[in-house]
Amino acid sequence: MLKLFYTPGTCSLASHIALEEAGAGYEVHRVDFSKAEQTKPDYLTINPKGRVPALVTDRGILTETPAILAYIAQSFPKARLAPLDDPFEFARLQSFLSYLCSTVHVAHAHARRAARWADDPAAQEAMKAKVPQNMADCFALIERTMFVGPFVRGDAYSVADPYLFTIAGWLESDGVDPARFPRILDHRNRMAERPAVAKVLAEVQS
Ligand SMILES: N[C@@H](CCC(=O)N[C@@H](CS)C(=O)NCC(=O)O)C(=O)O
Repeated sequence: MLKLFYTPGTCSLASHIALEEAGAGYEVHRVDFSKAEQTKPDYLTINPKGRVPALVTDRGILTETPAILAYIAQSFPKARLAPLDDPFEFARLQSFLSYLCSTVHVAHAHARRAARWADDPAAQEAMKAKVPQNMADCFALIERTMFVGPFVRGDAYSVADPYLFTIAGWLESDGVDPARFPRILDHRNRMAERPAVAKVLAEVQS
């Protein structure tokens, strides 16, 4: 059985929702950031990067959200969570996942994890101050040029949708009014009503 290591309020939500949407058999293990469990030896044997998510499979452990999402989509093809028979469309999906992972998530991380990039407190404060602008720029680009609607890829729901939902859920705490991006806000509201999403949110918040 698959086992997802997750923490509430983090990017692991995307993989959690994708597992639920796929109809996968899985169990979850909560990693408590308030106790810094992600830095402890027990968890570092699961993911030496000290981050969530990590997905334990019968062939080994996967990390990095885009890789986990692609694995879920390919392992449960009947759920149709990716364009598996079209290399170009699959690459476009990967492009979207990669942008969220390598650019948007990293822009967000500068608010809470600025110490990763600078020791100087003034430099850290300067990086934090840029987060609202950088996140707003990223979401303006997504809204204008990447999001097709009603789902990320158009009519076909895919693993890109829970990932966008997860990161769009950080906008308010990053100092960005989501109303500036009406199509993404509408997507976020519709996603929250999906049974799989509501179930996962209830579990994670309990
Ligand atoms: N590139 C990784 C990023 C994983 C990541 O940074 N996760 C954060 C939560 S959103 C984390 O575990 N942070 C713990 C820490 O920085 O100590 C992915 O997309 O899965």
